[in-house]
Amino acid sequence: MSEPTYHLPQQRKLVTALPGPASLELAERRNKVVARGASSSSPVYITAGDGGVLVDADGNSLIDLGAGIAVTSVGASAPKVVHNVQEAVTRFTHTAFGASPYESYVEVCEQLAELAPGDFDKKSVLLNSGAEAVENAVKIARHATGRSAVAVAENAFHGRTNLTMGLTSKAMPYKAGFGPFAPEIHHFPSSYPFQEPVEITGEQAAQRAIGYLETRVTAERLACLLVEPIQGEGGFIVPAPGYLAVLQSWCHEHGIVFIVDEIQSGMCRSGKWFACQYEDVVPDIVTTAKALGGGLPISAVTGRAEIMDTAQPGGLGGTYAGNPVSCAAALGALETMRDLDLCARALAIEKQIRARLEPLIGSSSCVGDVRGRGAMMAVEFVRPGTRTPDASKTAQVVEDLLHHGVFALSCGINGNCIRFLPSLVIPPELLDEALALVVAAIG
Ligand code: PLZ
Repeated sequence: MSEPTYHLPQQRKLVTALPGPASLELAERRNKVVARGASSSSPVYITAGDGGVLVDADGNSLIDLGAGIAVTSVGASAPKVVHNVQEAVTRFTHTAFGASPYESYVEVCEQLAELAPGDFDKKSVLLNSGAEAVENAVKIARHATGRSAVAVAENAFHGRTNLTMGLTSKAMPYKAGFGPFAPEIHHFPSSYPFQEPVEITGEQAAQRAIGYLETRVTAERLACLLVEPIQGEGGFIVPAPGYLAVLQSWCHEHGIVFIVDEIQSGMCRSGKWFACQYEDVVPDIVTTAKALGGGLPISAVTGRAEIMDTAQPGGLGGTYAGNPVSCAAALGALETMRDLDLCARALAIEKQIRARLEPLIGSSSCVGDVRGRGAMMAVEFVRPGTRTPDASKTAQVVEDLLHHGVFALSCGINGNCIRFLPSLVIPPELLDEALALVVAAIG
């Protein structure tokens, strides 16, 4: 196993208050021309990123616990990604795979067929974004089954396009004012162990979901059932053990395509290539994006060959889908994941985070829960002594961290979780420094 190399010093170093004068000046320019809806959670403008750090326009070096929302797992300028992109871009930037094909697209699909769970023939289609992958997974499931209804879990996040907004639960900011949404979407009650009023098993949670769908939709009308193996934006919710397996076998029994969205959890993030492998479930279709491209936009729908091939030639694609520069980046990212054994690194990060944060859980503490898998960990903040979500405490900790040079993201259906999803190549000492500041900020 090789060790990561870095071109930026892996350090937290503040030379101004945050945001500094250069960031403030950029904010002023932005406010005149960038739409208000396209807001940023941090006011700090970035000029470079590598390993576990982001450098801002004022020369501050921040510890990055967000990895561009789980994208830069290999780092924001991983040597193999940079090399492959530079090499690809000097040959050709684009042809449109649907017009003139090229090898790198085929190679990404070969690797996905090899990596995705399931001992059967797999095929893929490449796209640009996570939302586009989810849309295409649903398209394919509908085509393969001739059915139209889609079942999706409560608290899910699947994207911001019209179909995927409809699949997403949280109204603010994702859906409010943007409807109407696509028909035939059914949100079933999912598994959220920490917020379950009475403790139930994964099997019971799955039976509750199945009962809901049988009553309101019926299995025969469902084209697919779509789940995140760990709900991401919803709050890094790990479902109770057994939940996914029961849903999968119900789908198989009724000819419903079982789609697992691994856009955030996949590609070593959870400590395995795919988070669903913890539960031994095998998706009929799996969606990937984010870390797959090492920072460049690319996504994929990978599934059983016979399901994927039901769509007619020309039925899937898009002008930029599977762009050659993004494919080259993906090949560099996949190679890096293998060479640096990023699954093992993700598990080491989990250990480090648990060791620091689990001791904060307590009956009189604002830390209600510490959960997740691998380098996909979150803290859920509550009013001490209750399970009532505390979004303002969450926002305050994120803000405090930023002022100390640590960039962290919140999440959660109630906005009361902080997620820790650093690059998998963050040096352990740097992560430890950040975690000490997290503990201090929680106070
Ligand atoms: N499915 C499971 O996590 C994207 C959203 C950030 P796109 N999550 C980050 C934001 O503010 O929009 C996501 C995901 C899962 C699908 C998506 C959508 O992926 O690449 O953002 O379209």
